[in-house]
Amino acid sequence: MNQTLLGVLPIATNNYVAFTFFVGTMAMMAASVFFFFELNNVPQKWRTSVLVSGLITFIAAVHYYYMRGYNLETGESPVFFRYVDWILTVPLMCVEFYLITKKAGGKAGLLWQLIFASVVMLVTGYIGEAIYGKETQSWIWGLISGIAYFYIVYLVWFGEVAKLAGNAGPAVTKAVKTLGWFVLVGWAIYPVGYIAGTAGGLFGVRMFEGLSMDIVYNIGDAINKIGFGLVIYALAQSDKAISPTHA
Ligand SMILES: *C/C=C(C)/C=C/C=C(C)/C=C/C1=C(C)CCCC1(C)C
Repeated sequence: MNQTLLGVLPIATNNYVAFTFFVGTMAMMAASVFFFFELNNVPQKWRTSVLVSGLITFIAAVHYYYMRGYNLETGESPVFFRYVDWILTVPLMCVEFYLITKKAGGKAGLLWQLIFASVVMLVTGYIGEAIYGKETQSWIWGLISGIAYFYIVYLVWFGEVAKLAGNAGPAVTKAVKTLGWFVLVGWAIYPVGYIAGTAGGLFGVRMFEGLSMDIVYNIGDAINKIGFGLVIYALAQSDKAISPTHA
């Protein structure tokens, strides 16, 4: 039996999965402190956006703390905590798109479209992992999830989000472009983890075997949650340079 220190199980030096959970917890905590403390240092009109950035990394920090413990104690993938984290944080990322484009006329209907697509993406992903993860049918759930994912990509790159961002001034246009790359490339990390970690693979063809699903997801989360927040923070700061009066 492992000795515990303050309820924290030791991490074996070759346990890379647990290591990335541990580093993920610290990174998400540090990012949250940063976003919260910087709230007073950004123009008023961007404060809610930076606050949401901090909420995203804070929710992740708490879930990473639990996922690390769960994984250390059971040796298994913390599927449930993972998806609870995502079902809270991905809609908050949709809120970020809404808050940014709101100033150019973004409506709540757009927010609900983004949230609906992300819920479909995550619920089908959860079914594919938690119920069919060890069966070849898992690819079907991954496919439905992928369609919802591409709908989000469409909205951000060519749909309503892109159109509104184009009318919202150069700083917002640039930020939404960068966030669009996060959604297109950064979020595409997740299906790689899903294909590696479930039996169904890509359309039933097993791929990326040997890759740890959790390591892939943990890298994806670090890039997407912290990076996404930093793009919002940079947008807020660039606006300050233009309007030093904190308009
Ligand atoms: C902070 C967490 C984020 C940004 C999580 C994003 C998750 C995804 C984009 C997941 C997508 C999936 C697919 C597109 C297909 C396979 C199943 C998922 C849920 C892993």
